[in-house]
Amino acid sequence: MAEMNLRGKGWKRRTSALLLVGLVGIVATAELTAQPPEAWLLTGQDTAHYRLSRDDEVAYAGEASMRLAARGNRRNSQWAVSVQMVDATAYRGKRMRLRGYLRGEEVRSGGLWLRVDGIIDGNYAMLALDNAEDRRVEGTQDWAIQDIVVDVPPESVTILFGAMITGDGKIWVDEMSFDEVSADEAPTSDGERQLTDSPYTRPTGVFGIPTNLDFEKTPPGRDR
Ligand SMILES: [Ca+2]
Repeated sequence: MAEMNLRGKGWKRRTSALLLVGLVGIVATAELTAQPPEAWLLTGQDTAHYRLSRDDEVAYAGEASMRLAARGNRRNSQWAVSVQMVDATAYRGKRMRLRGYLRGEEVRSGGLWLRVDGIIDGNYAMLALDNAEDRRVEGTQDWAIQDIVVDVPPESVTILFGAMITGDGKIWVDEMSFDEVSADEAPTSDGERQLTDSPYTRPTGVFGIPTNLDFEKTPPGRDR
């Protein structure tokens, strides 16, 4: 029985290798045309081994979603995020909810994240952070809603948010929204406030309002 299993595995490996060789041309073409959704960037600890793209074949609503996928086998400690930065001025003093629909395929861990940055005594301060640690997508899961609720303090300057992936696999996000909620809706994290001694430097690429949260916008330079 053990021998049969071994042989079976070897056969499967060889077949996979042949299939991969045959598919190289197609995969390479797809990789070249895959672009991040408009207004979204890939960042994190290991961006070389993850890919952020607009997926027009998988969607919760409309025709496209945002896909964050590992390239090859990643260790469980490796991670990357998609990010969009929005000016916090309009949201100061409000309780806000980031909502999105997430889907996973053989993913170690994936979820939404949100961080509020600001200035306290002239220095950079992280005023809130929620990585949705306790409600991540794991393995293969169909579309499910995920929320992050935070208070945006008066000292806030920018709000950063997106999706996060850890280790292997793929996640998709669609139909995100960013709305004020009532005081009845409890924040999803304790705040994670951290002050620093570093002067605040405003990042470039900050949007006035959340942009392309449904991922329907076609990336520049692509006909559709
Ligand atoms: Ca969509």
